[in-house]
Amino acid sequence: MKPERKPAIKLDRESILIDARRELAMPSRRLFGKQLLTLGGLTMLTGCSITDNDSVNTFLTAVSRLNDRAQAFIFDPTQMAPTYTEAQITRPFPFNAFYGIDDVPEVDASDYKLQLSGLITGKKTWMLPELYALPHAEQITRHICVEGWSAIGRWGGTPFGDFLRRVGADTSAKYVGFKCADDYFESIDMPTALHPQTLLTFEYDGARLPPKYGFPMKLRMPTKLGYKNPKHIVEMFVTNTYPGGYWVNQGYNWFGGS
Ligand SMILES: Nc1nc2c(c(=O)[nH]1)N[C@H]1C(S)=C(S)[C@@H](COP(=O)(O)O)O[C@H]1N2
Ligand SMILES: [Mo]
Repeated sequence: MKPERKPAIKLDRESILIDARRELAMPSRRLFGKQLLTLGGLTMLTGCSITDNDSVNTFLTAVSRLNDRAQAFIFDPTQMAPTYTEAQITRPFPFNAFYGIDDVPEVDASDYKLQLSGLITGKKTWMLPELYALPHAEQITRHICVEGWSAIGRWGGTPFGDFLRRVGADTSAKYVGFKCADDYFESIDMPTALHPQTLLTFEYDGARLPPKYGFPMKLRMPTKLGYKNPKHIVEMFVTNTYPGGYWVNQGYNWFGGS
């Protein structure tokens, strides 16, 4: 009797390796060195084996999470992102979203309430006037989008770490997650949430944040790529369960450092 032929699995190891290396940002190279150069090293680091197409996807996700851990390890909470002068502001500042500018959500200021949930003791909802009354900070920083553009903008708001402490967030938890009025969602690591340049912003260039830039509020993190900065935030939660994000769930790296 002839042995049944197994379906031939042909994996292009070179292109898998190219994809895996693309997942890894520079800091991880410093950490993992030569092991990143080979598939063998990477499968070892991730604890994955590559046998079929499904396992390739699992493997690439594991490489991306390895990258998250490397970036988190290297993230220096005292290192400041560059700031710029008024004259360097990009005018007009670009709009970007997963839809066109005509579909920007219209959030009604009068009945807006920010919801807080998860590992937060002060779960009151916040109305906009209360948020506007919080201590004020400004920044002129560069926003870098993975789509290949960057722009310098000026945002005003309140230091996010102080806000988290004020509402009784468990700052030893791993993640802060965000839900947005347009079905976008994101989550960030706690050290970045507490970084002094991370601002909960209500203003763009000295005026109320317009709808296109995220009214009523955008979380601005000059230490992270554009897609990590949620606009139109309606809910925040603190959790130890990995929440993912809109683009992250479609393959972008979660840590998303800039
Ligand atoms: N709610 C929401 N936030 C979002 C997005 C989005 O589509 N919806 N897009 C992200 C991406 S990819 C970028 S580059 C920036 C763009 O912000 P801007 O319109 O102020 O330039 O918003 C980020 N935050
Ligand atoms: Mo972006």
